[in-house]
Amino acid sequence: MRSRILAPRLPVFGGRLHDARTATAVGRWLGAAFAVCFVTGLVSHYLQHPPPWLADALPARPVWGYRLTQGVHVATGLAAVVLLLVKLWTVYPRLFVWPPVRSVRHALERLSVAVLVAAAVFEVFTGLINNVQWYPWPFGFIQAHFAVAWIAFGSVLLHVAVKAPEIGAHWSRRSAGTAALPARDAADRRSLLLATGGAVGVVTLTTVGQAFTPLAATDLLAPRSPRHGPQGLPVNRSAAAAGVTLRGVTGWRLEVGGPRPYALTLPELRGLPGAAARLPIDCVEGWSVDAHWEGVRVRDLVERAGGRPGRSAARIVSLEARGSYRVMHMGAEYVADPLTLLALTLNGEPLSLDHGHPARIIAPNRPGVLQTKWVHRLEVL
Ligand SMILES: Nc1nc2c(c(=O)[nH]1)N[C@H]1C(S)=C(S)[C@@H](COP(=O)(O)O)O[C@H]1N2
Ligand SMILES: [Mo]
Repeated sequence: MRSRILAPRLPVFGGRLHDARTATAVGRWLGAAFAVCFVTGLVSHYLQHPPPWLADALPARPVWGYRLTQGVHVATGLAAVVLLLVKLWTVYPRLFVWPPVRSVRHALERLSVAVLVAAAVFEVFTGLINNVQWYPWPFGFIQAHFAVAWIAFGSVLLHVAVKAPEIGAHWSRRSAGTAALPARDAADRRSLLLATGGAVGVVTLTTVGQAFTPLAATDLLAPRSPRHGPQGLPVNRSAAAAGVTLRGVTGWRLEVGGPRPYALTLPELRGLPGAAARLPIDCVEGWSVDAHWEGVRVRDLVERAGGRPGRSAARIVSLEARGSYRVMHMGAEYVADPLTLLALTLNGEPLSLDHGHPARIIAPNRPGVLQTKWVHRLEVL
């Protein structure tokens, strides 16, 4: 009687689509997507922002390493958009439990779910709109996305621990016992799960081509087409946006600092023993494209300045007046790798201004943001 008087008129939910079996079935996939997204996100993060003790040990191989971790991170994050929406729809009736708090334990459990939902929505949403380079917030995307990832990770663990008995009981159609659940799911649940799987498939198929070139033809929804851009490669930050002009690079010389500093003009650089590499640009916003580069090995430039490949790291400075990627640190493994180039040509033509003319860095297993364009100085450390 008491609850009849106090309780507002709450919606009543019945049916299989909001029950624990559906929540578990969708939750399994969401949990798997989150786990893969979290691990690949960590790898991507530390490749871009290594702590000082790790910077010189980061491996320059495999060549496609960053492409894989970043591509999988973005793909699982996009799949999680669908899975999270379905999961929230499945469980939202629980918002209306009455009374809202039964005990301290119940209050804590609801609080932890609130944190989990908030963190998951934050991660998926900020990641999604970072793909289109839209930052409608006052905080730094990278720092916030990284920090909240740990909150999401912790609250997923807590959630799985608290729900373990229910998850176990509903893990498969049969696990709840033959009486409670038939061996075959009823049509409504089957349809929901099939539609969810289908939606994940469509989202993946229409976006993954941005990083996985064999599927470039079906890449209809990703913000970047890997096929569009000058010299067969997209441009993330144009020369105009960076404030670099052709006039500004007349008389350009590469300055190399170190025990034996020197400077080289573009013709002098072209006259040095050259090297070529087929390497991708793997943008942290999610697209990756292979290209053919020619130029001078960074290790040769470093050696000439008195550095020791394998021991020396480098600081690379762009002509760009400001911007987060003007100065870049390159760890010793990258400096020593014979595929790490100061590139002068792209796909057989001199670099265009947008791709970093007169010279840019291209290195294996490295985030796009660290492939510094319009290089002006190289300091041996
Ligand atoms: N100096 C400088 N270099 C830069 C950038 C920048 O903003 N400034 N952007 C980076 C980013 S985010 C990417 S993905 C690659 C893209 O190279 P591309 O435009 O030649 O494809 O360049 C990198 N090099
Ligand atoms: Mo990028």
